[in-house]
Amino acid sequence: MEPIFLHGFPLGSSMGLVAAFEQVGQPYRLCRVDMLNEMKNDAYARLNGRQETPVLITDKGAVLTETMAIAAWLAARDTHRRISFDPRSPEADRMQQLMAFVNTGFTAAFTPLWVALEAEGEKPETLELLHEFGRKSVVERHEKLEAMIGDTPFLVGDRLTLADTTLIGVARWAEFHQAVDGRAYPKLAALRRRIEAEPVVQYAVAIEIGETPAGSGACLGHIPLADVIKRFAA
Ligand SMILES: N[C@@H](CCC(=O)N[C@@H](CS)C(=O)NCC(=O)O)C(=O)O
Repeated sequence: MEPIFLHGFPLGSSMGLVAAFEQVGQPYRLCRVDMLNEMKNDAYARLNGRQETPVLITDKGAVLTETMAIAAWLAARDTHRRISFDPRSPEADRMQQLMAFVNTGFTAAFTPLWVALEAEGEKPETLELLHEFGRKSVVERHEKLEAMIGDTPFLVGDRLTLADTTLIGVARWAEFHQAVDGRAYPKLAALRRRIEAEPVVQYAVAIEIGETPAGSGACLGHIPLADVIKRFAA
């Protein structure tokens, strides 16, 4: 069977992995998950106990969660090195380093802002504290990322890799939460413009908002979440 990639909307970090699947170009299917309405139930929890996206149903029918694990699964099959590098190369090491930074501290910095947004009945002072702490954390992680960006067009070298796709789904949260002044991070701003101009990223964004872009043909179709749960949930 072809792998099925479950990605979340709105504004899921998993948008980047949709672009990665498309860039690898091997047959895959997609399942678009409404994160606000379709994950907080027992059925979805049988697919992913953390009730999050992304989730991958592998070609063997196994359920694999966590962005880093799914990216590693994809890199191991990216034999034409369209989105990754030889695993023993220095470029692969740097790619893994940047992905780990983005998937841990950079992504986690936004947590207080999401908590504040989704909070119900919290006191104004609690919300203010969450906003203040969240913005400080996001600014600090932006400073660190800006310092880690080199002089290459993309995070590692001159082409899109898993490091860039890991970043792009999350980086846009800065605007959504109005957490930073983007002009303060010129390297990141230029990098994001280049990543966002990539056809596979534009494809992934279109898929995320429910459009049906043509793509490369590697995506063999969309599967409803109910069908995925029926076939693959524990
Ligand atoms: N550690 C997980 C985190 C995944 C994650 O936080 N997913 C978010 C969307 S970007 C989610 O599903 N949030 C829904 C929720 O927490 O309610 C990974 O890297 O895959």
